[in-house]
Amino acid sequence: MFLSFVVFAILWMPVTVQSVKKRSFLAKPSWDDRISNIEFVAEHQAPSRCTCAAMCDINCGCFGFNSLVEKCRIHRSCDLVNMTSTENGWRYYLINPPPDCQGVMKSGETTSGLYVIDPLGGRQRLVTVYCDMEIDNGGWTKYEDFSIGDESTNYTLHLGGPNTGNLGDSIINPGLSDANLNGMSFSTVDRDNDRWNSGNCAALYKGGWWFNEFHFAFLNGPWPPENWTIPWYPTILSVSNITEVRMMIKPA
Ligand SMILES: [Ca+2]
Repeated sequence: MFLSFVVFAILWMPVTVQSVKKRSFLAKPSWDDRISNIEFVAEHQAPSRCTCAAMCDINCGCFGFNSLVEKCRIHRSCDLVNMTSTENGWRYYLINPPPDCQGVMKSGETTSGLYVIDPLGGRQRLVTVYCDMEIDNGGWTKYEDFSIGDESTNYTLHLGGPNTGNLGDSIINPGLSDANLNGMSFSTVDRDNDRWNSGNCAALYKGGWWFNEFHFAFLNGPWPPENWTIPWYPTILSVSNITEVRMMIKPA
């Protein structure tokens, strides 16, 4: 997985997850006057196609709008091949989600929230993710050239480039070489891949992470956080007022 950069963020303010935002839709004129053979889950009166689209929520995979009778049919899914039933006036629309949050932003969305994306394309696997459009509350640090090795490397962390933000760098140049996490393998409670010869940092600190012999950054501590040690030294010394941490990636 090679990506442009990663943002490590620690938030102090509670974040309210909002409802899923609107998605884009792909019209299928070749299906005109045909209806889905898969039964619809709801039918509403709708004065316009846009009203109908707004009714297509997270559980909606496609919808049909009939401009003649101003009706809207919501389907969980539609069989693309077998649109054999006919009924005048219907046009069907397939959800056409962007591949990532950057695509969501390019589609005109400007507020943070949950969005449906299609990372593999072709609607193979739709996922709902939180897209941050602001990064304004809390603290954050951005690293360039983020990548993670494959399983054979124990998911080695690679970060590069100058960091920006207001949290400072606690990963690449933490001021103690044994706490440099760049190039470290990922350790878990049952997989000791750290450089501490006498024990397993993931077991001691109660969370999977890219540990060296020591760490000055650790965003995956136990919750509630009484036993969470050194989340982001020296900027964040106390875990008691942390409400959330995030790692966010953005493609080139
Ligand atoms: Ca060890």
